[in-house]
Amino acid sequence: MTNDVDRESYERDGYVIFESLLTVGELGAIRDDLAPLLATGPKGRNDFEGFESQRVYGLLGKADSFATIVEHPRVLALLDQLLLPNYLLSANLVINLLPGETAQNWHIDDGFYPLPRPRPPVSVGTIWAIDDFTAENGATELIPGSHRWGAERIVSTDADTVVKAVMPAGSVIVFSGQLWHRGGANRSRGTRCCISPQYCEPWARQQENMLLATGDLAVKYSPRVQSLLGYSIHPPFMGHINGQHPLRLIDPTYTPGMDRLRAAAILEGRTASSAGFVREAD
Ligand SMILES: O=C(O)CCC(=O)C(=O)O
Repeated sequence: MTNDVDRESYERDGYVIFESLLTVGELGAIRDDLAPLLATGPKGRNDFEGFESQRVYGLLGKADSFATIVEHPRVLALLDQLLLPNYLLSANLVINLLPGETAQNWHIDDGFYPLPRPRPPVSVGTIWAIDDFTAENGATELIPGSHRWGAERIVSTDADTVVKAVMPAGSVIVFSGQLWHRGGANRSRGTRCCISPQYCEPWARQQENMLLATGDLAVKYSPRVQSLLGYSIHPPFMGHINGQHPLRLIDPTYTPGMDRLRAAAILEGRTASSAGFVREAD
């Protein structure tokens, strides 16, 4: 499902935007599940989270409509090419910029991994527009090509080109964990809501402890989402529990070597996005 253009844009600019991927029904279900979370959701605790923003983490532990975007086939088809098999869901949060929110500091998303730069990203982020993203309401701002910068270079808005990711609700930005970006300032009277699932290499620690955040609800998710949460192994044994595959904890039918995703894909007549998912033995 990924075409070369998606990959080329991502490699050249450090990001690619897929417009209007969500159906009206999918967007509606996600908004319905967000409403109670945002009704009580706290505001940010620091300037980075945003004093005039709401952030709620661990979304797969709160409602299952969010899985629609976490395992969206168009996005996963690209991620399958960018990250190693059995890559993980590192973070999954809603960010709701309220009127009056100021611009975030410029940053990269995987700078906390203590590895020298320039380097390939350890993570790939996505930002799904749940409201329309406009120049006024704080559309994410990106510096094309900055994913190739070394550690010595920081953003200079006088010299660097800034792109505002203006896009309709239901669209998504897929961007390198090494790309400089920030949330914009919300100068509108409305909200600018997004959901941001971030994915990391299967050997890296996830930002959120997804297994604890999701708990027993993991049972009801698809094999692919279970793998993303951490019910997966980075060969030969990273992620094991008592020397065995972690799926044994939640799937009584688990059989060593079984590849449920491929089986499901064949049954559904769909083959996309199986490349990034491997079910290892035991
Ligand atoms: O809200 C946005 O547009 C970007 C947020 C972001 O980059 C972050 O919090 O890491």
